Amino acid sequence: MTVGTIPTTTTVAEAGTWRGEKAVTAAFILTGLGALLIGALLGPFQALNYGGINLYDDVLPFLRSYYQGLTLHGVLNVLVFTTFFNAGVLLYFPARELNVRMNLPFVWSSYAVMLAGLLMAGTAIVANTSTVLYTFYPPLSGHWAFYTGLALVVVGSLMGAVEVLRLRTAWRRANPGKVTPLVTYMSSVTMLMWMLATVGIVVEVVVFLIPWSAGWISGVDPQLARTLFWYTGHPIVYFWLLPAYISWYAFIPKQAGGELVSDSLTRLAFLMFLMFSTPVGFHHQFADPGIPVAWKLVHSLLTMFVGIPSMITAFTIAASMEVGGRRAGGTGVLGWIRKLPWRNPSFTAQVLAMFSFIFGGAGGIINASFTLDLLVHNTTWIPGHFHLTVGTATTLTFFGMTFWWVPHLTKRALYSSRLALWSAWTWFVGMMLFGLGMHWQGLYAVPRRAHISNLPEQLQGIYADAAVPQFLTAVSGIILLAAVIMYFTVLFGTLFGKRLEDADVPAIPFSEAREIRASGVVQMMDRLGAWFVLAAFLVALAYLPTLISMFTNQIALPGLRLW
Ligand code: HAS
Ligand code: CU
Repeated sequence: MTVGTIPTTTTVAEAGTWRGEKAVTAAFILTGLGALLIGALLGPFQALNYGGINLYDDVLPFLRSYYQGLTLHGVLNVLVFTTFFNAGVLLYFPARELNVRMNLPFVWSSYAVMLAGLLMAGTAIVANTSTVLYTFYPPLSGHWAFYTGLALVVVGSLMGAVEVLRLRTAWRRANPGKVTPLVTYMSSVTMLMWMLATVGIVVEVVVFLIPWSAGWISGVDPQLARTLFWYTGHPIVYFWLLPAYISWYAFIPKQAGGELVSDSLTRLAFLMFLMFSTPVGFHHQFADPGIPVAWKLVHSLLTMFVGIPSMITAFTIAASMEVGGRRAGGTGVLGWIRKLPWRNPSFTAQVLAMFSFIFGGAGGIINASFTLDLLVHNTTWIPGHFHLTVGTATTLTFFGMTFWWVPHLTKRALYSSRLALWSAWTWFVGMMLFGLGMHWQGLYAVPRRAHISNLPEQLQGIYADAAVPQFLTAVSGIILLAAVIMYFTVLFGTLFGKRLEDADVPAIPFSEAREIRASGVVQMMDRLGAWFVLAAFLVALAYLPTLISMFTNQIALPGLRLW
């Protein structure tokens, strides 16, 4: 039964009424993409390093070390780009779906807080006071401005969470008894998950790292700090992924000419992310001392649970696209795939992103498997994994979204559909090759975060076994450089390009959904407050025994500056 979801927008509404919302959303996503541009341009140097080629001293003399470059690369790409872009996704689409206006002064203040944070943290890294990588593990120590800046980015994003929940509440007041529309449901759940998830990093930074770097306390316990970091550090990966999932669920079925095959399964998947994203952080700490093995096993098991909503997603999205392919005349088991709109760069970028996630996800399950992780932990396998997940599943989806969304927000025509398509394919091929090279090198125990292109004489040749994957990794860096140039040519070409008439501005491609409207189960899933409490309870159960013991047995260490 098709009963339709959301689409309340019309082209007429595009004419100007949402101007304020569009401006703040454009500010969020373009700031994010600006950070990505700098971060991504450093990427090829990292890839070439793993191909045995050291260009740091010659091409990047303003950087003091490989590690300063890697810190910039990691912080700008995964902490700044994602958080800014997400703020745009998670605020704009619910507001438009519900037809509820944003509290613009509040949203602009959240942008200002995040921007101030970005400038503080960015300056600290560029000044080489905070070469601590994006995980900033103590006892490596950075400048207080670095930690304070990152804290501000988080605070600004939590202000966005408050606004999303306010939009939902305002709509519910006006529509008593109705179930939250789907896009708002997904955004609200993502923000609730983020509110629960940020507790760890807020405590780490505010209680320990800022006072420590400012000299008010003399030491920090590295084990406790790492545990608080990963309390947030795992769910943060779903904070990067879920806005991409929103596009896959809400827009891709429409872009494929199909419809979302299940509204309630979509809600279930998001609810599972709320429940299981956080109590799993020990899977980053299987090799850490100080955490009882039994608790590591519990987190390993819960990680398998959090894989399930992604499997649900794989089947739901594939089926939703199949509806489109068959409507377009595709037949047979796979024939419908050929009928999908492969010439639409927005669609193709996102399906390539999904494809990469099959491999990224499979690697994740290996990492989560406790004993298997010991084989790959701290090797290049791990950056291989996360360039397929956040570097492709998320980033390439965001690229795909911008191909219609930037024209929608700025009333400018997409610069070149062909170049956009090329940029998507090139990014995909580059990242798949990078992923292959890095996973493969990891199996030869090549360490991650190592300046291996600059080894001292007595260590030369110790990674000779990995020559083939090293070569692949180096090649991927060049391909990715080409992709970055193409993508940003399209972006800037669009921003400064041809103006669109109101009637030609692309509308938001909200999909139709099949659903059993407001069944008891869907009503129950809509009680987000209760689910949040349950999720918090599960987190307390999974974390408190270990955290209490760590808090009461702290061994505080002074800071170190290595680079
Ligand atoms: Fe991960 C390490 C486990 C997902 C990011 N991960 C990392 C790090 C990052 C990261 C950044 O258990 C490194 C942190 C550091 O610096 O140390 N990860 C998992 C698991 C999943 C997972 C179980 N990771 C992600 C996502 C990320 C991300 C998503 C970013 C966005 N990860 C780990 C573990 C570690 C780790 C350990 C620590 C390792 C160590 O030793 O340090 C799961 O969520 C994955 C589930 C995914 C799937 C795939 C579903 C496929 C879909 C696509 C379908 C395709 C379609 C296309 C429909 C089961 C949805 C069809 C096309 C047609 C044309 C028909
Ligand atoms: Cu994780």
